[in-house]
Amino acid sequence: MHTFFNDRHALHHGRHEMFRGELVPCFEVPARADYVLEALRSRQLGPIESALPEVGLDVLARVHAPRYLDFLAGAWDEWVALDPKNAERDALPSYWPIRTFRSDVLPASFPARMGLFSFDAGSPLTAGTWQAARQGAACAVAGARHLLQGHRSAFALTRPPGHHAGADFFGGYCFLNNAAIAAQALRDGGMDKVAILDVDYHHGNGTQAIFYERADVFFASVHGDPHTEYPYFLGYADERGAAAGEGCNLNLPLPRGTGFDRWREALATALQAIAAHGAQALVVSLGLDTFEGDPIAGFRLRSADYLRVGEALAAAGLPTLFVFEGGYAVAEVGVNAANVLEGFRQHAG
Ligand code: Q9C
Ligand code: ZN
Repeated sequence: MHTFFNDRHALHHGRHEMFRGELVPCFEVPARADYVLEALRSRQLGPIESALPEVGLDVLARVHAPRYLDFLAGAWDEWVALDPKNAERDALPSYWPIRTFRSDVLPASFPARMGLFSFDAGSPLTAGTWQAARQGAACAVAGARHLLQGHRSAFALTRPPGHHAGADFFGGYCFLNNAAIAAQALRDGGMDKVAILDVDYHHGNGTQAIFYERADVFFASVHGDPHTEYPYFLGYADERGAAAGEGCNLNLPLPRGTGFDRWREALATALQAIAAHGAQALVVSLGLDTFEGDPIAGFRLRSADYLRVGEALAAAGLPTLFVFEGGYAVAEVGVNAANVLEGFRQHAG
């Protein structure tokens, strides 16, 4: 399998996230991608390419709002302009336009725009966030183009992750929605129907929202029940899509503590729905935070289970792009990701 690697990922390196009233060290760290890269190399899972064609803003704007992209592109400079000492601190939002506030007016205040374009205080924006995220989108698009050329599979190895980012907001460590950008690139490259399967522990609220009213991109997700799990405010089973997208969204929330037997049944349900939709290609939002050792999640998958996950995904028989998302058990995330890809390769025929 071909891997497309974002070799600028470490330009995004948050120091702290707000957690229960305290600034705590970030879970989403550059070492995550380095461990995956190392595992791919040592297990010889195929060529790794990091010379990726740049993607224009027009490609990002197929998914993201122009005013959000403008904001992200200039955010770090605006943050430092507030106070030169900010160069040593991450930017985090503190004010949000929740119900009854206006979101149509673009405030001149940078802290106000930080809140307008975000939904949590756990996603630090740093000096290199925009560059890293842009290269991440290029990485996802390179993977999509690989499938459009007729290849069976590809892996977009990038961070920061993407599936929590919506058309015009960041959150959950995500800034640009790599999986959504890739799915859109597949559509624009001539595939009529695409499916996104999100197996990250956390519901992919951003991806769901982007495609919620569309029938051309089916979204299915297996994740921790939002009654108790982040992102809390989306990901319930009764969210089935709207307007033209009615019936094109499938959420399979599972309780904290769920192990592989029950999880793989939900995966099979998701894959059946994807087959019924008639998708021509599959984008997998590959979060590995379903692992039993993950520090911020609650499922109990073991390393060997990920071989079976790859096998089940291969059995779907679709051209498949894997896009790296969460997974915070840093020392094990490489083995777990490589296991998915190896299970896929062994059964992809
Ligand atoms: N201090 C992804 O997996 N915070 N994002 C949870 C931990 C948010 C996860 C609390 C978790 C976001 C891509
Ligand atoms: Zn996650």
